[in-house]
Amino acid sequence: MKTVFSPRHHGHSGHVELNNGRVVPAFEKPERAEMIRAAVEGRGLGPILAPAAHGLDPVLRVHEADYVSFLSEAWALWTADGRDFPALPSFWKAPGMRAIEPETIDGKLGHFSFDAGCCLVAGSFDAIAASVDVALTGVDLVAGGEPSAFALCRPPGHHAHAGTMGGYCYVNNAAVAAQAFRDRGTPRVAILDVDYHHGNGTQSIFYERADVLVCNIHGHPTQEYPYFLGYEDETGAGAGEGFNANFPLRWGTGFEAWSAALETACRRVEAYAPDVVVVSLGVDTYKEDPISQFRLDSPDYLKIGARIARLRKPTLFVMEGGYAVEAIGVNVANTLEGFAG
Ligand code: SP5
Ligand code: ZN
Repeated sequence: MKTVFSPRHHGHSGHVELNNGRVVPAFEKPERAEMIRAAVEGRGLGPILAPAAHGLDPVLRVHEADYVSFLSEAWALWTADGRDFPALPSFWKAPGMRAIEPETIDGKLGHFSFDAGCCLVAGSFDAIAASVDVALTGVDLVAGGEPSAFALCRPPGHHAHAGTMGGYCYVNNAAVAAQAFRDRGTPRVAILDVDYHHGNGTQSIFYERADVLVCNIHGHPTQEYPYFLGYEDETGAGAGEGFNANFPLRWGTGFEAWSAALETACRRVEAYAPDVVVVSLGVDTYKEDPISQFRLDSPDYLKIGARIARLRKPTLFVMEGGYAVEAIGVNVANTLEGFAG
């Protein structure tokens, strides 16, 4: 399997997040992507390619134009006020407040985010643009006839809504990839999100559409981030009714219960008969993950890859979360190796 990777992810570094009520170095750090790249290389899983530039048009098929403009100019506006440290939102609108984009950067940061998990530094936008180019180059490979490809995206994407960043995610790489497949004439796309956290952004983007099935296995929203989406009764709306499926699982879930949910999700995908599958691949389901509460072990990822392979569909893996840096490479490589068989 070919992997697509860009070193431009390094631009997004030295950033912080709000965790446990404190501003701390972000768990979503550059070492993550480097550990994965090294494992893909070390295990001989196939060539590693640089992404091709696709411009912002494919991003604008999924994201709102004012939001993309904000992402591109946020650092310049923040530093124009004399600040040379990372930009982190800390004000948000509650229901009942006005959704008008403020003129000042502090207001814009809140307007276009839903948590304090999305920091912006000097090189963030370049890394964000490279990350979505990685996903789109993966689409090129699979649409061009490769049976599968791995888009080693960083920063991740599945928490990002059409006009909102959150949870380390700015541009929803998997959603942009799914839309790119549609725009190249692929009739039916399924997104299978196995990251520990619910892919609220991906769900929201395709919620009223029947041409993209979204299946999510994740920590239960009564216990886990993102808390306000990801319940089982969210099944889609309008034309999309029946084309969203959530499999929330309680803290402490091990591989037996997790893989039963994967089996059910895979059967949903099979029943949909997609032309292509996009896997939002997070390995924060791992037992040692520092911010997560499932108990999967490294060998389990071989079985996950093997089950996804049994869907027998062209498959694009898009990297999402996973914060146990020492094990992230092994867990991702195991998934890809299990898929390859
Ligand atoms: C892409 C992705 O995996 N994003 C995850 C964002 C999670 N952000 C909030 C995590 C809250 C975890 N609180 C755990 C406290 C640990 N002591
Ligand atoms: Zn996650």
